[in-house]
Amino acid sequence: MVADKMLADDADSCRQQTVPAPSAPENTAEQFHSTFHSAFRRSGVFKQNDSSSGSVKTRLLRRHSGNTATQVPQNTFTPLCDVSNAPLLVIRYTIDNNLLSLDQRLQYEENGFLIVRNLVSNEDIEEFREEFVRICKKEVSIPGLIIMKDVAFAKSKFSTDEKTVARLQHFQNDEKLFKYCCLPQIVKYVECFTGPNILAIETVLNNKPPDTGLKTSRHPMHQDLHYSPFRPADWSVTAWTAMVKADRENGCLEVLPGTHKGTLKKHSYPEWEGGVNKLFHEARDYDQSLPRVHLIMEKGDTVFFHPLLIHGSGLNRTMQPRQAIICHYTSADSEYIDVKGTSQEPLEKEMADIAARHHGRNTGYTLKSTLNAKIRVIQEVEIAPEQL
Ligand SMILES: O=C(O)CCC(=O)C(=O)O
Repeated sequence: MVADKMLADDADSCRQQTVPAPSAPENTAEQFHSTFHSAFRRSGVFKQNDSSSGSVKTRLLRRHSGNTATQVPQNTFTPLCDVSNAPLLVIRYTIDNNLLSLDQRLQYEENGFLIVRNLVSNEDIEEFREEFVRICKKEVSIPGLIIMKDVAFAKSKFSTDEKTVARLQHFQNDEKLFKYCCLPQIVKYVECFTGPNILAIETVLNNKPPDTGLKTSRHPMHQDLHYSPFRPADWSVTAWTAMVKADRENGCLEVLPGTHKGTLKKHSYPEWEGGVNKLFHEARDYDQSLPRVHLIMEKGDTVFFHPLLIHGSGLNRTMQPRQAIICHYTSADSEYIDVKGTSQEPLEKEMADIAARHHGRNTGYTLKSTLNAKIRVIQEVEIAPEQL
């Protein structure tokens, strides 16, 4: 009975089975561990104590490889034992900048996400919360900020009470909230995925409100790349920090490990009886039997994940909002694509319609056209000519 209820409360309602959620994929990491060391031994480039030059070279290899995986090059280095049959490790999603441990890199490579515990202080989180409340109370007005109410309250006259707001989006002009995107301890992890030139491309504070019984507080399973024109996908990453403890009771994040290795799926609105929040699209045609991991996180814990990772979140069955602050980053070396003719075109059309309704006229909206207003540079690093 309890299991059935949990199932119905998950990010989607069509899943046939529930899967126990290991928080740390120990076995996978161990398996890769030995392969990784074999690869080190086969390579003169990736010496463990040579992380600075390794970092530059990895980056260059990655940048010049047309987004194909970065293969550890072979050379004449003599291995200590016979490794001729050992598989060659392919490092594709992480950059060696001397921060991530071997296990952390392998977790991200294999699963598409990495949790770092206790990364953001209580003090910072309380400042974000206070600013959120000020915004809800209309004590401050931030240019470009969108306040989205949960669909269950959309027509309610309690306009932006803290418990009716589902989401703040585009807080790039709110210095108090934007501080999150610039926190050095966040940015140094982001750099492991984007490289040193970093842009903040989208900012969100999710305030999953207590569910009214309509199950609208769920966030359907989706890929963040669906909302982004930046490519290659591997150079983008999302940082998601819990502002309160997030667990299955209040609708923590749910992820399908390994799905970052797939492609961008078509997305559309899920068919939920009680209604779906605006622009909460669901990925179509993914393998429903894939194991699902519920990310139980304490306040201040942060998860970094790949934009192709399929994820969502469940129902909030508590009486308090489940809050998280989020920034999507990409490399300044990324390119943006015209989404016309791609699976993202219907999304762009929907956003153009929303913009037209909001402004009372056609604004010529495209995913690209809003970039100038939303994007902020977080970090830019010159590579000295002698390092090239
Ligand atoms: O915070 C959540 O519940 C889900 C967040 C998410 O997936 C998103 O904003 O894209």
